[in-house]
Amino acid sequence: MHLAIPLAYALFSSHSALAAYSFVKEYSGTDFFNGWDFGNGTYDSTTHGHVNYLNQSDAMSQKLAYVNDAGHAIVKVDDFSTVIWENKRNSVRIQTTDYFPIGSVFVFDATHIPFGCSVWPGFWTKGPNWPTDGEIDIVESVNLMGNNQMALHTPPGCTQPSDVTQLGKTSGTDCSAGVDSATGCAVEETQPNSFGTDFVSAGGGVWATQFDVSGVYIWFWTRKAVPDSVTNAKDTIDPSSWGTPSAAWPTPSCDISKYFNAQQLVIDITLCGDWAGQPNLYQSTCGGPLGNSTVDICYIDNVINTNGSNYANAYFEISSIKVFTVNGTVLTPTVSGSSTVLSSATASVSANGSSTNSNTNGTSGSDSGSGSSGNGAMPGAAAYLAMLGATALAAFSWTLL
Ligand SMILES: *[C@@H]1O[C@H](CO)[C@@H](O)[C@H](O)[C@H]1NC(C)=O
Ligand SMILES: *[C@@H]1O[C@H](CO)[C@@H](O)[C@H](O)[C@H]1NC(C)=O
Ligand SMILES: *[C@@H]1O[C@H](CO)[C@@H](O)[C@H](O)[C@H]1NC(C)=O
Ligand SMILES: *[C@@H]1O[C@H](CO)[C@@H](O)[C@H](O)[C@H]1NC(C)=O
Ligand SMILES: *[C@@H]1O[C@H](CO)[C@@H](O)[C@H](O)[C@H]1NC(C)=O
Ligand SMILES: *[C@@H]1O[C@H](CO)[C@@H](O)[C@H](O)[C@H]1NC(C)=O
Ligand SMILES: CC(=O)N[C@H]1CO[C@H](CO)[C@@H](O)[C@@H]1O
Repeated sequence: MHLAIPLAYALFSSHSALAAYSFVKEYSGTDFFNGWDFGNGTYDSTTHGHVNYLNQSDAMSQKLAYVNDAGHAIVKVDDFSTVIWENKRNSVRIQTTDYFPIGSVFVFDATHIPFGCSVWPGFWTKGPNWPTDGEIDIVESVNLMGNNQMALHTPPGCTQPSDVTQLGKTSGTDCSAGVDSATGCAVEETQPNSFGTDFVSAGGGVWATQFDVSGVYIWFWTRKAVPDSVTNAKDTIDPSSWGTPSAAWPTPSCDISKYFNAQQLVIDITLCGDWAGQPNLYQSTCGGPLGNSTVDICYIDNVINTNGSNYANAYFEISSIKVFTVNGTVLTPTVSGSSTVLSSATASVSANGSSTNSNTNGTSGSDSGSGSSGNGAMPGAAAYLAMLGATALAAFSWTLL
């Protein structure tokens, strides 16, 4: 199903010619958590992480989601409980109730991104149906990796051209690669300070994502390099002066209007699971014995048998998230049976999913934990394995706890 593109998009959505996008939404300050759906207290079945995504009241009363004295939003993993064998650790996954159409810019400003052994954070976007409506991974990394990784995940037909102009390093060009496009087409950040302690000590940074008919482009600036046109953007924002992006997936190699629907923003932190917990990968930055088919070392060494103090850095500290769109358009979903209908004054799209919705559970997922990445997953494991020159995700086969 394709987004019905309003005329305005066709007129203004050219990467080189586009003048500006209009401000539509800001998530910041004491109101940050307005407009997000939380989980429902259950297990992360989408990426098999060892977490339960708390509902809003639990997440807030346990202070896993709150606004700190600096006015920044904190989204974190439980770093104060002792978890025992076979149990999961509490964490948070939130997704915006609004969807933003092709022809949007997302500006994510943070001073801290979660990191540490077993930790797998993501700031990403997805359409109402996964993966047919596309996914953009903007901030994603695992364990003690030194850099951020960006990726698209789509059905077959969307690729990144080999001669693309970007700062980052491509690790795969087929955005449908992997089971249910779990590998996707990923780009490794090459600029310094994009993850871990380096990101924090540099004062954090900003990611801006242009999601446009002309392509998807992601820029990253460490704090001192954030341009004034981003810092001071109020009513409008204009990417045309930002120079070469860290990652680029231009149309027509990937026809964005064909492979993407409107996107909602997602923030989550899982532990271990399909990417961070993959034994070879986990061991590559966190050491310890290589896992085997009966023991998930990532789980045993981190999630349980600790008092949680090892998760002291497993939190997002977000200054703001701002959204701009070509026509001031925001799409709000209405769930009707098995389909999610997105509507607004200027654009509407009907997305018919088999079992996907956007209910207030905050779990627009239909994945049954079958082993694929599933709807709403945060794929990336196989991409990173490929970067490491490892064999295949099929090697990931220990018994899930
Ligand atoms: C949140 O989850 C807890 C269980 O941990 C449950 O007791 C509570 O009723 C839930 N709150 C809402 C608003 O669903
Ligand atoms: C798996 O690893 C654990 C922990 O290192 C070890 O105790 C166990 O014997 C191993 N099992 C097999 C089948 O190798
Ligand atoms: C938690 O464990 C760490 C080391 O494992 C220890 O330094 C710290 O004091 C413990 N905290 C509490 C509250 O017990
Ligand atoms: C979506 O579902 C609605 C109602 O179930 C149906 O009328 C419409 O034709 C469907 N659209 C597509 C593109 O399948
Ligand atoms: C969660 O969503 C499911 C599926 O839409 C629904 O059946 C259930 O009633 C919802 N639960 C809550 C607590 O909202
Ligand atoms: C909570 O969400 C999970 C994951 O989507 C779902 O499987 C489960 O049915 C939901 N539980 C309730 C009580 O709504
Ligand atoms: C809010 C806004 O700018 N709406 C405009 C979107 O584009 C259509 C078609 O160009 C206009 O009619 C709306 O006024």
